[in-house]
Amino acid sequence: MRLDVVTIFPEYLEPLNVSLVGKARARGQLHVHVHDLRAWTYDRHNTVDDTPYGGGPGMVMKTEPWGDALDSVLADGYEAGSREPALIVPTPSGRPFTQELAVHLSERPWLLFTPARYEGIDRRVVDEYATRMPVYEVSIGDYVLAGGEAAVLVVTEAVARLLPGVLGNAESHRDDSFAPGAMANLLEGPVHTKPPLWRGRGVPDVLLSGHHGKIARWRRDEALRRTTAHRPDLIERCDPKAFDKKDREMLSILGWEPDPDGERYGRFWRRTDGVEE
Ligand code: JEH
Repeated sequence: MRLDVVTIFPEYLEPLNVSLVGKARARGQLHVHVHDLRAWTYDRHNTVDDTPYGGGPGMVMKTEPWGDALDSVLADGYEAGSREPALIVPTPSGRPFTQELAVHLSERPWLLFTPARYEGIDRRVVDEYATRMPVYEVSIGDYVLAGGEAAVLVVTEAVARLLPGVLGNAESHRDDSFAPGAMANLLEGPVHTKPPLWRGRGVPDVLLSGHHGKIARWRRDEALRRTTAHRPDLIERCDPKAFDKKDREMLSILGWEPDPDGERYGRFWRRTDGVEE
């Protein structure tokens, strides 16, 4: 896979030299090219921004540097033999970046990222390249960043670990939470390793018991506990048929019951006023 990143802060992408992504590059599984947008400015001040039409706060990134940069990077990639680029545009108004999208992008041969600063890029740039290639405007979460570079690091790491041969067998992603089609889309419970006693804190006995059935059940209960506490939306989204008898027992202990039609789980169905229904 080939990755190109065009940015006014190439140093911000230094983490791509490290760890999983850095190793994938060293092994030749990933070819990363980071470009300084200011190389495609031709005025004394290397200007990349201007005031917004229609008024309002902040500055907007200009069309011409982006257009020249993207034309040049695309020409270079095609010359090097790459095919079918996809343009990834981080923006607070993008579609949510999910594991499903990471899987989809990991199947493409060439990703081109345009992390912006200021209030973003003049709309005409995205509209222009959308006539030539698939464009994915993505947001990595509901909070406001100062620019798109951190999102590029996030998307790149999520995609790179899915490439064939990038993860070792030990850290294989066959049962990733959030994987599309995963039967039980629950958060993971806690994990432990040696020593068995640390600062007076032991490891749950069941994990030392060697009883694989009981361990699996405990892990499932902890996953349900964690998911109801941190991501109730994941429980509400589940088909109740995905829960076995022991799951339903645990969910009941945690205050979750099927709705009156048995279609969905929720916390709000049970009366709390003591009146029997
Ligand atoms: C931020 C690319 C380029 C800041 C504010 C505004 C929000 C309220 N998950 C993510 N958060 N932020 C970004 C992102 C991703 N991916 C992101 C970026 C750029 C990505 C420039 N910025 C800074 C920036 C405008 N505000 C957006 N609104 C109501 C939710 C208020 C307006 C634009 C750009």
